[in-house]
Amino acid sequence: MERTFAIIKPDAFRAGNAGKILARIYEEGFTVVGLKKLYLSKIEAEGFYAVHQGKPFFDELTDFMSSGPCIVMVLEADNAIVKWRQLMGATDPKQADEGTLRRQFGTFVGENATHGSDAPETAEFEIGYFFSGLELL
Ligand code: ABT
Ligand code: MG
Repeated sequence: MERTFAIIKPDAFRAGNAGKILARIYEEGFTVVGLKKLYLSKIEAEGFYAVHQGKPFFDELTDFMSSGPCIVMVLEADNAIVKWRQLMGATDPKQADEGTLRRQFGTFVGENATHGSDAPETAEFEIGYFFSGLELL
């Protein structure tokens, strides 16, 4: 079993799609190990996306991520990191395959409904950024 970190981003939360996304997460066989609603500050969003610091879209991205509440989650499954990224689809909702979450719920490349860790090291950092061990029992 593997764990990954996921977010239902502010665009999807605002649009009332959090319930549908969560239903899909269960249907696809993930176990929800941790879940909470947060309203990130700009500084918290910058810390989360620190790997993108200096990129042209960094300011917009962190404004968006702090523009409203989101839901942060730890998901568990066999091969959870790849499995969750496949369910989300491509970063740009226009490029995402039919049946993926970003195709169905994403707005555009900068507001794409969901986040998922891209590697085991990222998952470890991202889970630790938002959850204590006690919250994941
Ligand atoms: P995240 O799950 O948000 O990390 O997306 P993903 O890993 O699929 O894609 P990356 B490359 O990590 O993008 C991070 C966020 O930055 C946005 N973005 C990215 C842009 O707005 N313009 C760009 O040119 C690129 C490359 C998309 C992602 N988030 N949102 N929202
Ligand atoms: Mg990423």
